[in-house]
Amino acid sequence: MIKLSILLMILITACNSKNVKLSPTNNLTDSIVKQVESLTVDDFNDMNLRANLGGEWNTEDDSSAGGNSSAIIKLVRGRNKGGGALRLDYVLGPRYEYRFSAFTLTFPEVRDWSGYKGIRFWIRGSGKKMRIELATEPVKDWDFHSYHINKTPAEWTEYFIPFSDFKQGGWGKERVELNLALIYKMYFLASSSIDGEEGFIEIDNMSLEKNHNNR
Ligand SMILES: [Ca+2]
Ligand SMILES: [Ca+2]
Repeated sequence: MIKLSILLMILITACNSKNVKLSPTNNLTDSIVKQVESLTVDDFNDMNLRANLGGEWNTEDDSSAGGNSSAIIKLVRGRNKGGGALRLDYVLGPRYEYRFSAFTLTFPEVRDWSGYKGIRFWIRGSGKKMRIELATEPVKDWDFHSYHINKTPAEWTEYFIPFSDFKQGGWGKERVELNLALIYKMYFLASSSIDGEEGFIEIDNMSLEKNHNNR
C-alpha cells in the first residue's frame, strides 16, 4: 500500500512537471502579454466608420482651400479575404497648388499615446506617394509630424512606424517636439501634388504597439 502511494506520488509529480512544459500554457501567456502591449486602433471588421479605439473615419480634400480634388472612403473586404478594410479612392484636381485627398481618424477628445512606441498597420495601394500625419494640440500651423511612404505597395504589406520617425515638414512657424499625450487626429494623405493623379489606398488591422517586434 505504501509502495503504491509512493508510485502514485511519483506519477503525479511527473505529470505536473510535464504540464509546466506544455507549450499551449506558454502560448496563452504570450498571447495575454501581447494583448496588453498592443492596442487595436481599428480592424474594420464591423464594417462601419467608427474605430474600435473610438473616433470616426472621414475624408478631407483641398476643396476647403478652393481646390477640386476628391476623396471617397468605403469599407471593403479585408486582407486574406477576412473581415473588412478601409479604402480611399481619390483624384487630385488641378485647381489648388498643394492639392491633397485624405482619410482621417478624428477623436472626440485628446488621446494619450505616450506609452506606445509606434503604429502598426497593413496597407496596399496604387503605387503612389502618401504621408501619415499625427495632429497634436501643440502644433497650431498645420505643420504636423508626418511620415512619408514613397510608393504604396501593390500587395498587402505590414508596416511598423516608430513615432520617433514622424517629423515636422519644417515649413511651419514653430518647431515643437511630438507630444504623444495630445493626439486628436490622424491624416492619411495622397500627397504627390501631381495634377490629375488617381489612385487608391487600403488599410487594415491598425494598432498601437509598445514593442517594436510585437506581433
Ligand atoms: Ca468600426
Ligand atoms: Ca480587417
